[in-house]
Amino acid sequence: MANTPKFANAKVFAWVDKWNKLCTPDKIVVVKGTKKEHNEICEMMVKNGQFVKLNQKLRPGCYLARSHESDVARVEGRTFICSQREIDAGPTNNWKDPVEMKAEMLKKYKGCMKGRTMYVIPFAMGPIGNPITQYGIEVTDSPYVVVNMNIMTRTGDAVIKQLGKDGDFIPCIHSVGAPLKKGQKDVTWPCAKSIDDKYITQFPEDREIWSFGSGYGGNALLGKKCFALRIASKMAKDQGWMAEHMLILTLTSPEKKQYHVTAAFPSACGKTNLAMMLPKLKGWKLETIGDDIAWLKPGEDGRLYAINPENGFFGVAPGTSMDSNPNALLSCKSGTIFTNVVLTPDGDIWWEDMGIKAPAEGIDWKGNPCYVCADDPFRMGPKPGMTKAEIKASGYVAAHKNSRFTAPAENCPVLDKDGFEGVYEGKPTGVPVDAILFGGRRPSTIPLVNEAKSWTHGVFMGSAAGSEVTAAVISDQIGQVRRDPMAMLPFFGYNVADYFQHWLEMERTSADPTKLPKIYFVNWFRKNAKGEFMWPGFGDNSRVLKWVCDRIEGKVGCQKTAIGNLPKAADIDLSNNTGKDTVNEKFLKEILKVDKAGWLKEIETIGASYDEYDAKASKGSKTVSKTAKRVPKALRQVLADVTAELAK
Ligand code: OXD
Ligand code: MN
Repeated sequence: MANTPKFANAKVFAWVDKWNKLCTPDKIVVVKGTKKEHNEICEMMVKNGQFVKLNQKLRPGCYLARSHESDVARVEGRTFICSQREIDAGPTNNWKDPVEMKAEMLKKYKGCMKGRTMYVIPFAMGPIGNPITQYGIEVTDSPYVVVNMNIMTRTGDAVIKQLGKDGDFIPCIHSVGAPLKKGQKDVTWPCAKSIDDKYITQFPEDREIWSFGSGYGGNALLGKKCFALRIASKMAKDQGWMAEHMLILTLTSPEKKQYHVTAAFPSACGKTNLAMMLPKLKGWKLETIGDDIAWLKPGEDGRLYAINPENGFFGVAPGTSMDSNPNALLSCKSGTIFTNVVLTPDGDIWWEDMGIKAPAEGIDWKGNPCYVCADDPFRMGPKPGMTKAEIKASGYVAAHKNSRFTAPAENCPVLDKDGFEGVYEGKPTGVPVDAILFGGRRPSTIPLVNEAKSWTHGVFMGSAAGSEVTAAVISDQIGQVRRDPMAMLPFFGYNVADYFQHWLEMERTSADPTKLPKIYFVNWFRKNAKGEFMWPGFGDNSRVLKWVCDRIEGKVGCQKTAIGNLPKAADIDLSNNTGKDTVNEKFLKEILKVDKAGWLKEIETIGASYDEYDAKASKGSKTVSKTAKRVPKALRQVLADVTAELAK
C-alpha cells in the first residue's frame, strides 16, 4: 500500500487516508495543476494506449480518447440522492438509505485501485478566492479524469493553498472500478462493464460524492453535475442562493449597454451554441461567461449575481460546425480532449454535421474503420461505398451522438474575461443577471418566446419546461418529450417541490424583488407539418435576445395572452435577414401565436406532472404533513389561472 501524503489541512488528510486504506492503490499522486504535469499525464496515456495524440501541428496539445461501449453518457438510472429521508430526495430522484448505500459501496471500493495510481485532485468551482466559489477534493484512479478536471475546473496547488489548515471542501471519491492484478495489462477504457455496477451517489446532508464504475463525463468529473448542481443545489437551498443548469452570456447593444442573460435548457439542447452565438443583428456583441452551470447569489440591491463555476466546456461534438458554432470549434483548436469522435488519417478529428467533408477513411468511435459515404461527402459509413440511405437505415454514426470535446474556456474567442473571472465593475461579485430564459426542444405548441407576467409565473414556466430526450443520457426514451423542470430533472439534489418553493422564496426574501431578472420561455425548435424547422435558430436568436432587452428597457409592447406576454411580430427586428438560413415571416407570425388546442393539452400534461410528483410524495411521506413536499399552491394557482384564461 502507498503512504498517505502529508497535507496541512487535517480534513484533506483524513479523506485521502481513508480511501488509500480502503482502495489500496499502488501509488498516490497529488495533482499540482501545472501544464508540465498535465502534458506528462497525457503522454503517459498515449504510451499505454489510452489516448491517441492528435496531429500537433493541426491541434497542439490535443488528444483523443475512446470510451467503452457501456460508458458513453450519464447514467440516470444509477444516480442516487441518498438523503436520510426518502421524502427529501423527492419523486424525481433514485433514493437509497445513506447507511445502506455506504455499506454497499464500501464493499465495491475495497481494493478497487490495486495496480493503479490514486490521484488527489484539489479543485475550485469558480475563480479561486471569489466569495461565491466553493472547493473540492476528488480522489480518483483515472488519469483521464485528472486531465479533464484540469480543463473543466481550476486544479492544484493554488487550491491547497486557498484551503489552508482548515478550509472547507466537498469531498469526492471516484473509481473506475477495475483493479489490476500483478502484471495484468490495462485496457484502453477501464470501467465496470455492467450498468448495475455503476454508482453516481450524492449524500446531500454529509455533502459527499461517491462515484464508482464509470469514467465518462458527468459520472466521473465530479465537480460538474454531482457537485456544481446536485450538492450545490442543496447547499444553495440551505443558504439562500441558487445552483442552476444555465449558461451565462453578456450582450452589448449598439448603444453599448450591457445585459447579462442566463438560460436553462436541457442537456444537448443548444446551451453551448447560444452561449457563444454570433449575432445576426448588426451592432450587437455577445460574449460568453459559461455554457452549462450558473451559481446565482442575491445581492444587497436585490439583483441576482452569477458566476460560472467551471473553467472549460464539455460540449457535444456532433452538430458543432463553423456554421452552427464557430466559437466552439475555435475553442477546440488546442489543449482539448476529444472523446468518441472520428480519427482522420492526418491525425485530426471529425464528426457528423461538422460542416467539413469526411475523409476517405477514418477510425470511428469504436476504433473500427469507417468510410466516406458514396453519395454524401459529409457522412461516413461502416463499409466502403455505402449510400446515405443505407447508412441512415443501419443507424450507424461514426462519432458517438454524445461524443464530446473538453476545451479550455480561455480558448474561446468571445470569452467575457471579467465576467468569467466573476468580476463586475472591478468587484468580485459575479455579474448581475437581467434575464433568465428557460427552453427545450419542442416541435409543437410552445411559441418562439414568451415573457412571464411575474416572478411566480416565471417559476411556473420553468417548472413546466419539457424537451425531447437527447443522447446526453443513456435512455430508451430518446426523442420523446419529457418534463424537465428548469432543465434540472437529472440534477436536483433534493425534493423537486422544495426546489420550486425555493425559487418562489427568492422573490419573497429579495432585498428588492423589482430588481430580480425578468423570466422568458424560448423555443428555437418549432416544426411545421412537413417537419421543417420554422425558425432558423443560431445567430438569428439574437433577434429574440434583442426583443428581451427591448422589453427590459420598456421600449416595446407585447401581446398580453393567457400563457404570457408574446412579442408583436413587428417588434422582432428582421434587419440583415440574409444568408443561408433566413427568417420566414409567415412562420414567424405562426410561432408567435397561442395555439389554443395545443395549450389545452399542454396544461393538462403540466397538471399531470404536478399530480405525479404529489402522488409519489404521498406514498413516501408517512412522517410529514399533507402540505409539505407538495407542488407549491402558488404554482397550482398559476396553472388554474392559465387554464381559466385559455377557456375564455
Ligand atoms: C452535460 C449534460 O454534459 O447536461 O452538460 O449532460
Ligand atoms: Mn449540462
